[in-house]
Amino acid sequence: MSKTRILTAFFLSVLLLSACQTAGNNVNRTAPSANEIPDRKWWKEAVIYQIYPRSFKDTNGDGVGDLKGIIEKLDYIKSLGIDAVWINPIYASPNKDNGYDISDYENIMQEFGTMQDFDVMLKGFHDRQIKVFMDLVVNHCSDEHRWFLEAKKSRDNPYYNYFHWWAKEKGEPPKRWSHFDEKADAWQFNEATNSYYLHYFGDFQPDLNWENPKVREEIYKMMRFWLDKGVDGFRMDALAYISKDPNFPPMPESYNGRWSMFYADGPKLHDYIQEMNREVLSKYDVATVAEAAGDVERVMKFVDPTRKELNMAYYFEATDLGYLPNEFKMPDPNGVNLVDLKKIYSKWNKAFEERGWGTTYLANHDQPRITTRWGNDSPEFREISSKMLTTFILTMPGTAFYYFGDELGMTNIKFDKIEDYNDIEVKTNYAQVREKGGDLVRFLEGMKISARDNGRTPMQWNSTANAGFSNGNPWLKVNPNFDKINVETAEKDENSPLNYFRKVIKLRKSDERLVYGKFAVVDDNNPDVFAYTRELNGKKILVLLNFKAKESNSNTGVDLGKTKVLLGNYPEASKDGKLKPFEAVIYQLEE
Ligand code: TEU
Ligand code: CA
Repeated sequence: MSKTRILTAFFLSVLLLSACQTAGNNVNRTAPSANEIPDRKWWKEAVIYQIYPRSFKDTNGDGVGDLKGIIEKLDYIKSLGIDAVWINPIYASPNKDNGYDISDYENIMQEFGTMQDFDVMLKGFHDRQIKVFMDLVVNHCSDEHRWFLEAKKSRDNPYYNYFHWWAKEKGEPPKRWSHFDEKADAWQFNEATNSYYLHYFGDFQPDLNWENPKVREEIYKMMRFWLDKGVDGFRMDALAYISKDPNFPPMPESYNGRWSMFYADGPKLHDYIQEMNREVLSKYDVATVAEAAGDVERVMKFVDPTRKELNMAYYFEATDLGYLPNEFKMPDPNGVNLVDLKKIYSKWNKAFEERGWGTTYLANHDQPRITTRWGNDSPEFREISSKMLTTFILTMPGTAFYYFGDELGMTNIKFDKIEDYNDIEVKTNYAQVREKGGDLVRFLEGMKISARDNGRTPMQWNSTANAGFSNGNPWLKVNPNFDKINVETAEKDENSPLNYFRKVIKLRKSDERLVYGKFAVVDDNNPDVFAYTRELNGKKILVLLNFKAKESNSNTGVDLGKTKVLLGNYPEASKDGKLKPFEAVIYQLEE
């Protein structure tokens, strides 16, 4: 650890400590209570279910999920009780990063279907009162997009300035790093223009040049195209990266090598978002969620309503916890430190209580399965821990984002061989470890916990071949545990994770404290139990979650004997603070 890092860590902990002290350890303290619900919005109250279309349901036997598959499952999705869906990119794409490399923003990916299928799907959702969020990927496009096919022809091509270039005659380009590149180099040389183009992700994902007003106009036009069709919002991919200083100065030392944070702080980032708001978003009744890298102060800028930018922010500090520093997603052998996790959620939610609006999620298509990563996927604890995590996601502040398949307690597939993987991220990082002569066996072991493909295996519908996902050969292996873990089996069991998920959603929908209630962590230093209250109009809910595969004690100062149990994941909820392994209980406190 460098000196600056230690100092920053020290100041941060002092700040945190004082924050925790003012938050108090005892639930019985007289807290200033919120007496009214500020600024109600549908998207604050919504539970958003994320669908990875490639893995949801294949209807034509090509092994790839499709829009008709989503249409076929509309009633299942409705039955969950969710309010909105976020669908990963479905635009035309060569699929080198599964749709995050777009070759035509106004057409549907051939494998997924047609624009007509899209219209049917959208209507199907709307008929069921479900809103639809599209994925907006505008930091970069595909190298097969016609803009880039033109741009790479010559420097005087009208599309050349749609991208960022470094002319060869200026010498070697300034160091920039790439997420998905075997050499981690974000510059790729192009013969015809005798210049390098910039790609923060794969070399097939050239970064769009937002400095060029024509690029911004094209993007706004495309957004209007989808909004005019009736989509209800956008999840904005890698949005924090869109602004670059075209002089490409060296990264300031204060970043300590954290280049992703440097990328997320371009000089005109918020000018662009405000312009997007003025030109497009403000003209529609829509909701937006930004994938926003950075600390609280930075992320707040996206969602502070006075700035007129976006509605919700996705942040990374919590889901990044539990990995070793300076290595790609290698799990810390000591596991996740729960006290640190609580501090992170306290800090962020305190900030969002003052301004803006956050989200709570543990998984998405860039994350492994929650039960493996945050719970325990052994046969003994899989169901109970998955229900505990579901309780967490749906009782925390912020809009709840829930990833498809987690309602079944699906688990990581844990591939043994690099060849089993599809994902560009794990493949390029594997190549980097190999290049450096690193320990590839150790790398693959780590990836069993953290690699993105663990969360991308096909949905498990039933116990027939390929889990009922496809009649063909699935694009990614189906988890062999589908014979036990699947929708059909879960439907028949009233205590399944699936039916538990439905119950927690019902509770959240019926109790505004779970949406608008003030959040406070209690029993802060308990290393095993995450305990918190949600309070509205002086009335409190207490949530106790045992994050460990053992009996754990909680000490909240509340006489649990005098509470009413609203929901729990065991038949008999704890009444004395002694929690069974992965026990989750939601209590209504006595007034
Ligand atoms: O991810 C943005 C991003 O910053 C990634 O580095 C992310 O942190 C990483 O994938 C985590 O493992 C978005 C999408 O969510 C991701 O699926 C895409 O691959 C990426 O953008 C490029 O479009
Ligand atoms: Ca298909």
